[in-house]
Amino acid sequence: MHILLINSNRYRFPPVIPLGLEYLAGALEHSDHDCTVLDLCFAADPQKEIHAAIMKVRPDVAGISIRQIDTVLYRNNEFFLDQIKEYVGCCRRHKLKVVLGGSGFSIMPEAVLHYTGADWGVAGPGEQTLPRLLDALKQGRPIERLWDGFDIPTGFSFPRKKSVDYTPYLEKEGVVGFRTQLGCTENCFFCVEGGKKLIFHPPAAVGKELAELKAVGFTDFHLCDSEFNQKLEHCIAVCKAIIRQARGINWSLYMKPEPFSAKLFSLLKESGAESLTLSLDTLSMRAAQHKKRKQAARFFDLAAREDIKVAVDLSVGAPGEDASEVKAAIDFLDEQPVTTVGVNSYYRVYPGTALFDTVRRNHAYKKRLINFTSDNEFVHPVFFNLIPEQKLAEIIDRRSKFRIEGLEMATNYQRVKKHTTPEQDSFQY
Ligand code: B12
Ligand code: SF4
Repeated sequence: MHILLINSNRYRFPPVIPLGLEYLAGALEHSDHDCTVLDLCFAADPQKEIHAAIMKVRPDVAGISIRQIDTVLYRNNEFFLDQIKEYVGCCRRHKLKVVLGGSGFSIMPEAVLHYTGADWGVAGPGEQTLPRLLDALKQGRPIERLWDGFDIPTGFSFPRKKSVDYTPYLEKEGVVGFRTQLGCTENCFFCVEGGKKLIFHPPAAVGKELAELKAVGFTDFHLCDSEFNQKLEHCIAVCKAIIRQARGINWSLYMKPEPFSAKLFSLLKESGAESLTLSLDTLSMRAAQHKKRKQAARFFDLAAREDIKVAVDLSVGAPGEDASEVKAAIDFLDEQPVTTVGVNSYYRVYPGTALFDTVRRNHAYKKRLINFTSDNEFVHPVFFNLIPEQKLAEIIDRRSKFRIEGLEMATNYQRVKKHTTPEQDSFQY
């Protein structure tokens, strides 16, 4: 079977290379099927390009990658599913069946299938499952509507197949992504990425992938794991593989508050890690305030010793919290060697999270929901907010390290590189 794989992500702040499709293209090369990748990121007329690609390639089926449902920002939120529904319609007009996948799709697969009217979906990684779905299609077997992609063993790895032109991405401050593992074993109360089993790529395969990209001139990378420090042994083995096989690259990564060690930070530095984003929320910092803060301070200290820049994504205003706790967390971070802190007080509410259950159980919290209607399936973003933006601005009190998320279109790796202060930016609190 020949599948037309479509990158539907046209959000460009900054543009993101469709890494998932490159891994899928790599996996399909090792199957009885093949693919053509159509990148709509910079397309002037996406529907015209879909039409042209179908006419040229004559695929048996179309696959659309949905990287995100929306931007998760309360301010200036962009919702992507209407656009994607049109792409599904475009394929349909050519009598093509459509399979969906991607990180955004996997958050609410049933609801997204329903919303877009596509035929089938793969929730989670598609490397093993998409070829199986295509096998079934080829053999004319009945096909389930929703497939579970997580049914893959640790250690699986297919070499990625470079399938799109990186040049326009890099020109607009995009960076090349890479993955070392899937899943996250934490269960943060608001997050859709938690509670998923860990599936590790072999560190040597990660090193090889980066070495090959380095050999053709790519030197700046961003990690595409949920958080890097899931298991110290894996992190250390990956850093060593990068040092051995791809020394000289620069990379940025996401980390969670634990586990970490002095050795990890030293190896991160040696492997070229320039900056990291630490995800923090005031609720989990409260759990054992003194211990958690001491631990976070040690984390910041070790990163500073290695001259790895730290950005913090700080989520504040969990159910039950008050403004004094937010102020305490911000005052604490103000004293730490942290380059920039993005503060977010609007939680996107997703079914299946603890936040969703808490809000549903408690009438007082329902009043704190924004954009909620009784028939809303949470596909259109609903936000939970306890701390009004004005209050947050008062707490921040123009301290230049802090930014209110959503007022500026930039990611942490861009912020850390430029290291701008709010006064230098065009926006004002
Ligand atoms: C790394 C990352 C970033 C990095 C990307 C760096 C880079 N150069 O690649 C940066 C920091 C730039 C970033 C930015 C943003 N991100 Co981001 N990001 C992630 C993260 C952690 C990993 C995404 C990734 O690349 N994974 C690795 C690849 C290999 O996996 P994949 O794309 O999922 O593909 C696999 C499967 O999904 C499947 N698959 C994919 N496509 C298809 C298609 C078919 C047909 C099939 C069958 C299967 C399939 O198979 C693939 C191979 O295994 C995810 C969370 C997560 N754990 O997924 C959030 C996530 C996708 N990001 C998110 C958001 C909101 C954003 C921003 C909008 C934030 C903002 N407001 O600015 C921007 C958008 C930027 C843009 N232009 O699109 C949200 C989306 C939430 C939502 N409601 O949809 C997520 C889910 C995080 C979260 N929990 O909120 N992000
Ligand atoms: S916020 Fe980070 S650590 Fe927490 S569940 Fe999500 S990905 Fe895991």
